[in-house]
Amino acid sequence: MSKSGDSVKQIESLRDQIRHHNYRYHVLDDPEVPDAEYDRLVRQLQALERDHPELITSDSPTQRVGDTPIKAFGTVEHRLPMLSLDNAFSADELHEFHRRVIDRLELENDNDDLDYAAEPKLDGAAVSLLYVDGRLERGATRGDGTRGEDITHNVRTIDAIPLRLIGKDYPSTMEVRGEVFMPKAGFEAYNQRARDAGEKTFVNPRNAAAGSLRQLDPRLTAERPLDMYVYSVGVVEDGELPGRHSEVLDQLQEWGLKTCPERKVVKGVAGCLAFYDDLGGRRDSLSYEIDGVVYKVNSLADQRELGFVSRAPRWAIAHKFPAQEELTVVQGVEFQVGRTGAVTPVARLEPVFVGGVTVSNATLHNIDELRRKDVRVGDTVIVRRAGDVIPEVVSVIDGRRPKGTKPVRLPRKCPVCGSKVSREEGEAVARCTGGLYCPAQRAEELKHFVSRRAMDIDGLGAKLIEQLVAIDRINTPADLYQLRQEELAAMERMGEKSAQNLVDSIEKSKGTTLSRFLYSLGIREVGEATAASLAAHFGSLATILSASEENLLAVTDVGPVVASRIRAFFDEDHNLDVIKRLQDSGVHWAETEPRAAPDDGPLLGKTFVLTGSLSGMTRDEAKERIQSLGGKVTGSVSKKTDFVIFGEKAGSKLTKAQQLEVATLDEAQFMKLLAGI
Ligand code: 9MJ
Repeated sequence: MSKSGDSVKQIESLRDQIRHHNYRYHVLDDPEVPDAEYDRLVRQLQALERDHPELITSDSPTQRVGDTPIKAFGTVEHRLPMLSLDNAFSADELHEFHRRVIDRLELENDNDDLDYAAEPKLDGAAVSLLYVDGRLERGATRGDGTRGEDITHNVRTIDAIPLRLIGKDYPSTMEVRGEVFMPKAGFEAYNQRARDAGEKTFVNPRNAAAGSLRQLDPRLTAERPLDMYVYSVGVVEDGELPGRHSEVLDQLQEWGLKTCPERKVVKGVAGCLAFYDDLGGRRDSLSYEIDGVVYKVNSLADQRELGFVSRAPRWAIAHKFPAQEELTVVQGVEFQVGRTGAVTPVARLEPVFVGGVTVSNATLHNIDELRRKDVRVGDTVIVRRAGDVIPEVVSVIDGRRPKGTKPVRLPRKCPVCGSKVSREEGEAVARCTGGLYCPAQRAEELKHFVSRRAMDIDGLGAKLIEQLVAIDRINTPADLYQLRQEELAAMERMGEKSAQNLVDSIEKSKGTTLSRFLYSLGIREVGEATAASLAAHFGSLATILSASEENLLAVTDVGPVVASRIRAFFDEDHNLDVIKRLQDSGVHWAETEPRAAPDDGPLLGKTFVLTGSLSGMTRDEAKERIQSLGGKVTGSVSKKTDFVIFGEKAGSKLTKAQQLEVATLDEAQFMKLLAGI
């Protein structure tokens, strides 16, 4: 065979393998090979396509993200209208729906064993995908149901959407429909990033999905964590589909399309309600937002007989969960002060029942967000409470603003201690500069100090701390160790016994570890992991106290910002004083030998980053090997990184390495490197 014939074969085989692994990973959520193997296949294909550009086809897995923005969206006519759903807000309304179905189908009596396909109602953007001869030809929004927008360039970037169907016997033309959505974690992470950068956030995951699909530049859509479940078919030509909705979805899944794993066939209204209760109970733990459950008559013959009215089918209904967004009125905007002095605007609201609880406070995150949303006292606002997330003000209803309102301003002085409030360059957060002089910061700092993962002082709750701070009995954590049983017993809601228990647990907390002690100090940016790294690296408090920023940078996970925070903390005399008093009170730990970095070795001067899990050793073991050979291991990838070692489930660090063209080694290559030294 000719050389280019070989390449054609090789390219086809690689594409098939990649499609298969995409399917296992994105659709079945059951990957067959480690990410490293998948990445290798993609790189091989990319290399072959670079050598043979004439062999690149638009359905190649390498061709998801186009590099030219479109000028405007084209219009797509839906040959079959894209329907929306009628809603039921109660079990009674569901019974009425079922009654209408039974009557129209002329079934007997209650027919409580009629099959319904029950599925979550996803809160995203409805999308139509057209496959011709198994290739994704076109993606479109629902629009008004008859006409939507052509978003092919964007749907192609979504990994869950196959560019080519797999398996066989799919119809030559098949339009599938479903919901594109942004999973909760991706939504939260996106908004946090946007907030930190002072940029606009998405109001909810639905808007995030819809907004992401309406980008002219597909490279922007590709950066958004979008997913899709298909839930119905539209136009079908030259092909057969099964006779039940549930079987159609099973079949679509076999052809490579992703369907929701929570779907189930249930019997009658009782089955629907049991499904609703079960899913409602698990709503918060699902990784994506749902706003109810959809029931569809499972038999497609019955569906055809029932038909539809205006834009909604008679054979389906959406049974809604209690709303997660409601309207209420802002009674005030206050500023709360946290442990690190962060001054956070909070809206006091007329109490409203939303997301299953009564909400009377909602966060406004930071002053930029408050300005952007321009929330004023007296405004009617949308408040949102989804799952365990703190309730937040989503937006103001413009038309309902009373006359004479004024924008809310960031207070110049801390509302608790009166110190100046300042904002560092480039930071979204404003802070009280009072430090431990500020009772709010002091109380929050103490709550952190006594918490389970810090000094673990049992029996010292938030209320008692606030009382002790209010009467100026405790100013710093060191004062805790001076508390006597008698005075505690005299505090509100304390008795002899609980006071004694508290004194005992304060005493017990004196024996701790360096790592816990460092964490409990509440140094900004020093979480548990960094505290543990510092303790292991330096071995004793004295060496940490005298470490320069440069020494600190040698510790894993410590970058320039963290190093400067640590140095700044230990440069404050009052912090050193607290530490000394704590030690004088008997707080102690076992010091260890510093894990000194060797000043010689074959890897001297080389910086490594480890990501993903290795199969032959833990990441810590790998780190020790590198360090023992003179190399440095850091937590984040930059241009200064020499090698990124990646294992299974490697994430953004690997992507970043590739972007920065930093050398990457998989586990086998890394072992080879070690063996060759
Ligand atoms: C959503 N939004 O999850 C339908 N939907 O079916 C589900 N929407 C639908 N089905 C026919 N699961 C029209 C709309």
